[in-house]
Amino acid sequence: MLARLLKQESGPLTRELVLEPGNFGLGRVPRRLLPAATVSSVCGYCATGCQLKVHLDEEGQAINLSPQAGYPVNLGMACPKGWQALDPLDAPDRATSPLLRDETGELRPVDWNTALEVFVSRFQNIRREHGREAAAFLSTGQIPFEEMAFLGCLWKFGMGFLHGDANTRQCMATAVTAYKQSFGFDAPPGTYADFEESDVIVLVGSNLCIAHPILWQRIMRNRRKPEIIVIDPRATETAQAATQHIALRPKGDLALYHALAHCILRDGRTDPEWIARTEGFEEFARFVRGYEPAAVTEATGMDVETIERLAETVSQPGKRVSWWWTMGINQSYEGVRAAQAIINLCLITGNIGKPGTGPNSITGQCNAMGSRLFSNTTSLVGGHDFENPEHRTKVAGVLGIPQERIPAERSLAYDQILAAAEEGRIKGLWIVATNPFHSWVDSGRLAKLREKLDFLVVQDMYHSTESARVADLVLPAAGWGEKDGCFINSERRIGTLKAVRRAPGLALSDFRILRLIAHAWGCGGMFSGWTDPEAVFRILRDLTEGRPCDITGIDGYAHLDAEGGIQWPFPRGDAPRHPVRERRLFEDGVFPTPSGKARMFVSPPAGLPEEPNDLFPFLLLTGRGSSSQWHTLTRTGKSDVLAKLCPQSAWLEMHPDDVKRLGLRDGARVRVSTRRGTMEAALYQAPTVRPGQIFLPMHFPEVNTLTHPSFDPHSRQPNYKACAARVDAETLRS
Ligand SMILES: Nc1nc2c(c(=O)[nH]1)N[C@H]1C(S)=C(S)[C@@H](COP(=O)(O)OP(=O)(O)OC[C@H]3O[C@@H](n4cnc5c(=O)[nH]c(N)nc54)[C@H](O)[C@@H]3O)O[C@H]1N2
Ligand SMILES: Nc1nc2c(c(=O)[nH]1)N[C@H]1C(S)=C(S)[C@@H](COP(=O)(O)OP(=O)(O)OC[C@H]3O[C@@H](n4cnc5c(=O)[nH]c(N)nc54)[C@H](O)[C@@H]3O)O[C@H]1N2
Ligand code: SF4
Ligand SMILES: [Mo]
Repeated sequence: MLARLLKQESGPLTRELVLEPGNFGLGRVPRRLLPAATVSSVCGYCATGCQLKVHLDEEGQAINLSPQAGYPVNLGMACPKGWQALDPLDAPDRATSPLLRDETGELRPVDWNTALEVFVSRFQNIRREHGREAAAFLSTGQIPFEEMAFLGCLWKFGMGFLHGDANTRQCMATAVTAYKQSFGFDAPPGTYADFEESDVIVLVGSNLCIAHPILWQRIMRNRRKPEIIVIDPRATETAQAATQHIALRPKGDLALYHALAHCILRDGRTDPEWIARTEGFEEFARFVRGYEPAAVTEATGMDVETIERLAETVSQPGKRVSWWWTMGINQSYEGVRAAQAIINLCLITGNIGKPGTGPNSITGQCNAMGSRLFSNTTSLVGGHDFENPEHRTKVAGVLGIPQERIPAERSLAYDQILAAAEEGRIKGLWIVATNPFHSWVDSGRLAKLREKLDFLVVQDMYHSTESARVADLVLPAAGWGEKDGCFINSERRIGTLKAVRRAPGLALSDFRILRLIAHAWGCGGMFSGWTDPEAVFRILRDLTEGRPCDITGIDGYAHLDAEGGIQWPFPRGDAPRHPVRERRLFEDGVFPTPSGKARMFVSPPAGLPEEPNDLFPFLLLTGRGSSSQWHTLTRTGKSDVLAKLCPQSAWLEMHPDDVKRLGLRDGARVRVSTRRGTMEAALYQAPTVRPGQIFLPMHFPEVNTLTHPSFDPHSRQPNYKACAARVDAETLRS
């Protein structure tokens, strides 16, 4: 049976391709009847979610691509990564066969049968000897949600383990927690049209020009002559292109937004109707009374006048103000309360539920939003809660599985999983489509933790990643372009991606790998209906019924393609009442909390977890380096075109005054050190960083040997963007 399944799973590309939007009426047309054609596919990098038009040869294989003109997200535009999205598929370091570490310590190619046997026997041993809490998966926001759901359901309901988390913890956990607490559901309210309909756009800790270039293009289409304010310690590309840059002291956000609320309440520039739709306003008002601007000048690095002026700008009566935040807020030891401070400002000024408004978080990875609804990690699949017995009954019913297979507890969070592995309580890890040996905070600890693990499986497109290189077993995965499924972008728009290339060698889509594992584990029957991504899409769709993310009105992939993607919610029968192309949440002022009201949360700012001192005098910030570099460079690093657009080795940005003071010169080799590690970089003299601060792009593996392992207490998101560091001329090394 397994042999038959394997044969079937690794068969040729048999999917019939769907024609392009211009040909919607034709429905499914077998590819072989056509001359060279195109298919549409959502980009697999950032959560902007641009649609690309992929040009195919006679064999149905992608030869080229261009941005899709009619798609409501990108309107015919794409950034360099999107244009070069096919390049990484041809890289020589693709994993083309499973690899198993042998007795000599080398990773050697094995066939799928052997790989599956090892996978199952090792995890079954762990399960038998140490119980369901002794292994965990670490996954991603970068594979279709059909695959994420399969992984999460297989691991927890099929294989019977409890713990699993994803790299979305590094990225969006703060926004998720903030929304859940404030609105009762993880519900980012905006739609991209809001960029074009705002009078004031506030970008907080968000370098849009680099990280979401096409969203910056959407701002450029705004005809209302908007005030564009960037709140970021650095004068980023985005800050320079904006109308105002607020060079906030790092982690001064919470104090600043409390002070803005103070001024707005003091001057009565509020919207009483929206305040009536909140809970906790009185306490909030009392709390911010202590935050007069003069009290926060030190924490924010801003003068009273600037704070007063900003408060006025974001509360002008009759003006539409939208707030958009990204990692400058999320990646902090107090990110949740800072995000909620932004939410509170929108609530008290009525900048929510209307065109051009909203406390909007911009998502990072192509499918981080899909992970939030369907990965079965923090939330029970389909926007449910593990702790809620009614939810468990419902999910068990729809999936046709015994309810006792669904755990009543939540998983440990990412950092807690790693801590448990350090303590020897977690013995096995299965890493899927993420590269934590490079990207996790204080990554030096992972090297030590590796020695403690009995079994490490890495499932990736490449055998060369920092994580794959130290695995016991590498499972070769197909990547974007080699498989079907759906992504959900920042504005909650669900769009499809398509297989337009055959994966190399024995590499299989994550979906197919999961099917094989389910069968080999002996729980294939539980997933007998999970035959292909679209079948799973329909199961997941049915699961969302009655939840705020209800998408029961979507027929299937062809429907999504025909509509130019569909934003959730889209309940059955809802379509006629709403325009399909753009939809924002909370237009009726009702929130999915028990009372229907939004909740207001406040905390005082905490101090930096690691203050600079004489030995480590700089404050180190990290983030994206350029629009052509993606995270750990496993994909973008393979493109010759993208390589020409950015430096190839690590650089450190430092203010000219500091360069001079330290007796260094532009271009010199320097060592950057923190209490945890040290690395070399080329010094780049940059007036864009403030004196006393330095910036490292995250794309080089040594960077996270420096970062500080502190976490937001509510979201458990790592604080990647503030720790104490020193810089020395490289010659001081020996
Ligand atoms: N080219 C490219 N694009 C990407 C990615 C990529 O790797 N490369 N990754 C994608 C992903 S997953 C994500 S999450 C997004 C990230 O997108 P962004 O969040 O826009 O990118 P970052 O550079 O991580 O951080 C944004 C800014 O936060 C600022 N910041 C640091 N500390 C603070 C602070 O205390 N307060 C404030 N207000 N700002 C602060 C930094 O100076 C930085 O400019 O990008 C996505 N897009
Ligand atoms: N210092 C610092 N560190 C950071 C950040 C920061 O700002 N500063 N940002 C954090 C953030 S926001 C994020 S999102 C993380 C990102 O961190 P990671 O998730 O570790 O980074 P990626 O390079 O995107 O890793 C994705 C991996 O999946 C593989 N892959 C791609 N497609 C597929 C697929 O379809 N299937 C399989 N099986 N594998 C696939 C790729 O080859 C790659 O190895 O980094 C975090 N780390
Ligand atoms: S902006 Fe994001 S989604 Fe659009 S092409 Fe670039 S990487 Fe892809
Ligand atoms: Mo991210």
